[in-house]
Amino acid sequence: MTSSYNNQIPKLYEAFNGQFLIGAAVNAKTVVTQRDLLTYHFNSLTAENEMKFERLQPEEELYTFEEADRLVAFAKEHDMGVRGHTLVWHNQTPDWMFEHPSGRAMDRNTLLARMKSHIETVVNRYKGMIYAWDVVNEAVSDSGEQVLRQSKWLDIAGEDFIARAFEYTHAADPNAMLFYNDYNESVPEKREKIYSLVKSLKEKDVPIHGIGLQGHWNLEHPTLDDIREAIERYARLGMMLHITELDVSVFNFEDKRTGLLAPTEVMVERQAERYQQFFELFKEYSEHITSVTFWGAADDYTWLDNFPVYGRKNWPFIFDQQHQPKQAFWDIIDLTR
Ligand code: HXH
Repeated sequence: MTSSYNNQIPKLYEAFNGQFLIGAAVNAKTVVTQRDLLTYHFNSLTAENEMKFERLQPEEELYTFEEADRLVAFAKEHDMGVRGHTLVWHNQTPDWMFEHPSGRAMDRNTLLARMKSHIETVVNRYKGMIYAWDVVNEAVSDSGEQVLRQSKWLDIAGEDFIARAFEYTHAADPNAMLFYNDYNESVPEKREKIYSLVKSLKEKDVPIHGIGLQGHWNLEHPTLDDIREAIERYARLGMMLHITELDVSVFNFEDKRTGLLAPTEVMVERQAERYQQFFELFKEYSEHITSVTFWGAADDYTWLDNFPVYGRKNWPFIFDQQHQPKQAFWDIIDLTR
């Protein structure tokens, strides 16, 4: 798409002005290839990968900020807010972080000192430019009895690595809103674990302000009732809510079929119906939900092209591969007329 983006249609972020920001995840490529779509419809950006640990500090004390800086500058140039993603996570974090320089077993104090140093450096660099940080991503386990997932963070530092991450972030930027972010956030079993984690952080006066509901949903799951209940539960903790990574896969998770060249008409219609229901719900809870971010912007690029089936195309957004509005876009806009 060149500079000829259709400017006759409503701007998505304007349709939700005063309710919540409308965001998109971008990367170094899409910020170029989707530029006009992004600046027309969105007023918030998240870096898909460029602010992850392995990208910002691939080797100890070697910081590589160029790509993240470019995304932040792009957002600033176009008056968009930025969500920071993410400071502490078990994935996309380099091995050196969990290895002792001497080759000895890694110890808690060294790991926490490195975490503090990373957080101070990164949060300080973007201070005043990032309105919310996903401080900790995906620390809760999907199944079993234990609340926290098995990880090197948990093994080495123990469960208060989470509280420490929030404290270090808050000290570095007292004005940023600090979020705990997770997926399967609307599945009742995991919802209750996330609820109890955040409740215990609050009781310890840890500086946490919100819960990020990733929102990697599909045509059937989770049910609207489960999403509503998750929003209710989390809001009752007094947390601000962000939908942080919204997409609606046209395949159910168990469906591993390949070979489809375009979404079927049934898929496109069901997807529109789902998106309309979601945004109706977001509007209903807009007192709590202050930001809604898609994990991408248009169907020409999505991480779902490689997950959970490598190389299988997906069409999870409200704009198509040519950046034109799909039925879902119009059904969402209808809610605001
Ligand atoms: C998100 N994880 C991350 O927050 C984001 O940083 C990344 O760019 C994309 C998505 C979602 C996710 C979590 C777990 C996962 C896959 C994706 O692994 C699973 C494996 C098997 C079954 C279920 C999940």
